[in-house]
Amino acid sequence: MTDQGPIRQSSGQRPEARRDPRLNWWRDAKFGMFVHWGLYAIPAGVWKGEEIPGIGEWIMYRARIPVREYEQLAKQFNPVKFDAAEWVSLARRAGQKYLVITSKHHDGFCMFDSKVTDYDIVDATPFGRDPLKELAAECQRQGIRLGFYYSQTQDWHHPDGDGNDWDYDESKKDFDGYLERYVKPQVRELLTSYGPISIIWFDTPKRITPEQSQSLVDLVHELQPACLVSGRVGNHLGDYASARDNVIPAELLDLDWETPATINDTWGYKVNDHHWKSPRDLIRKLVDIVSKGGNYLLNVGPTAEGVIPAPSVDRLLAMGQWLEVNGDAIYGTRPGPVQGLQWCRTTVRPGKLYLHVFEWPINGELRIPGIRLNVSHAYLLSDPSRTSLRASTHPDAVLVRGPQRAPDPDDTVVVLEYEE
Ligand code: JFZ
Repeated sequence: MTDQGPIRQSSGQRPEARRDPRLNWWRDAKFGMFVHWGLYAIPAGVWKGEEIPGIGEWIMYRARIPVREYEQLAKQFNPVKFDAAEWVSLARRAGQKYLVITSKHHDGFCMFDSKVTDYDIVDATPFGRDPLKELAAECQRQGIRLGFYYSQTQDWHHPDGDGNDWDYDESKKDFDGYLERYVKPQVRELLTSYGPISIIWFDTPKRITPEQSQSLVDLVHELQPACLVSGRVGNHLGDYASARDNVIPAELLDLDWETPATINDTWGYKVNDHHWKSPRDLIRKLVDIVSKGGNYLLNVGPTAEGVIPAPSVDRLLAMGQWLEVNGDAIYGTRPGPVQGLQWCRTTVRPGKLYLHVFEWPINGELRIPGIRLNVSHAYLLSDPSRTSLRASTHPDAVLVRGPQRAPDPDDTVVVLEYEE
């Protein structure tokens, strides 16, 4: 896999993980909520009256904000509208099965009560609460798995972390010391104080060596053997691979992979980013990803008050409504046998093939090339009465006669039950 491919060279899945049953829940889950939340939600893309281009959580870097200045944001961080129950309930209603939230992003600010530093939400802000504790309790209560994003290499606040060359001299950094005495104790905190954690989502490996990546993987698995490690731990050592941000591979990949993606064009909240993808686009991206064997980790960027922006909420609820009807064709499925069609995607489970029709044919006559199936019952997944559609098997195709007009313009799912 090259750097131009869908998966970054530095991010990957250990070959032994491919058949590891520890990933079974994740393989069935398909859809998760990513949350990028931190001090960067205060400037929200604007610094000293100037619009800073790029993704919101990178503002400290893009505007070269000195540590002493950026730190001051903590004194203003008071997200009184934060409600863990509401966030988790949104994920649930959206049909998302897991939630991954930034515990520490590249800016170095810790969104949990860390004993290793005072640069954290409990010690440095007027808010004084630990949102990760509250989310952990709610996720338990509402049956959503919880993961923590943790920036292991880049830390623009720590003098020995990677990335900040405007406050610190890169050549004088003791990166290994930072890993041993800061990163590992924090990973230990995250895996010992918040109950069962399903994923540690490391990111941007950059300078981390294979030995250092391996030691992080070992630490996570020692503390919580079931916890998955994202591919971005570096050096091809993750439990599953991560696609490049917002990139969907052109074809099915024979590995466990996930596309992290945004609903607009930023991860961390930006007040002036209104470039929202449509519900149809998001539903089809989910289907496209699942049909190629991946998971969709879809991001929200809450405000400094702790509110998930309304356009994100609306879109997630629309996806949840579609999944409410069509979830059988997503959760627990595997990529279907027909790949590479423009108008249609396929997913399967034993005895059932799901056709996801994006472009409904004019006369309602669906022709699925390249498969031979003994179809015993064909029907629309949205049809509670499961009225049979006429289906016929031909040497080179299966034909299904559907209604004249697309029942669901976002994605109509046709179920083909077949004898194995
Ligand atoms: C990283 C972060 O720098 C970013 O702030 C955000 O957290 C995102 C989810 O991950 O950005 C990346 C990492 C990897 C690629 C692109 C952006 N990549 O492999 O193409």
